[in-house]
Amino acid sequence: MLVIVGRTCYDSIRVITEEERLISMRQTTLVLGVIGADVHAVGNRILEHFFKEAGFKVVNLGVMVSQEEFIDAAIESAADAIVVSSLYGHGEIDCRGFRQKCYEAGLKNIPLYIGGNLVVGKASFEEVEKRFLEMGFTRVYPPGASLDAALADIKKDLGVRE
Ligand code: B12
Repeated sequence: MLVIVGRTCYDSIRVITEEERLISMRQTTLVLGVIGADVHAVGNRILEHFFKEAGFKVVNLGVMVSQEEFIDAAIESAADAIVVSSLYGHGEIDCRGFRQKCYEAGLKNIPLYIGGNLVVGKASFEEVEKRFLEMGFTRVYPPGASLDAALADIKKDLGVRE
């Protein structure tokens, strides 16, 4: 028993190596989730995997995430950006006021990314993009957007070096 306690204490105070320190410094944190009452789960898991593979720390909130849950998770994890998905067509309603709420919670300039099927109907992507940019999103992606292109944007915006 004493040995186990001893080992646990030793583990918890272990000095991290230089390599581990550099890795942890490099880990930029993204909060990820599907906003509103949206239950589309598959893309969310793909995005989680994709961004983890790209070296980010991902706090994945899954589906049916409220604006407040995104904001609380971003504060708790000291996130560098919030990545929102909306697939079911109600993105505009779900995202209204999000930037303002971020601001009020102290996340003054946190980058906000959104993608998926953002609206229902025939609006052109240019029109949809304009609406979401006006709502305070940093970048807006259409259905079928290249994840590699989005990754390049996010890395550029957050100053993540290759
Ligand atoms: C499976 C499915 C369902 C399942 C979901 C099961 C589950 N738990 O996941 C069920 C049956 C529950 C469902 C329900 C509904 N669905 Co549905 N569903 C689909 C379907 C067939 C596939 C979705 C999917 O898994 N795609 C595969 C993944 C990999 O792709 P993805 O989700 O698009 O995600 C990728 C991209 O969008 C992108 N992406 C996503 N977020 C972001 C964010 C950023 C920043 C970036 C860069 C990229 C990005 O990257 C992801 C990974 O590659 C699609 C049609 C289709 N072919 O896409 C309709 C679809 C999404 N559904 C639709 C609708 C309308 C509904 C319902 C409203 C239907 C209804 N009347 O009840 C409900 C809504 C329920 C709810 N509350 O969410 C519509 C949405 C229409 C719109 N937005 O204009 C679609 C497009 C079907 C259609 N053509 O009409 N659905």
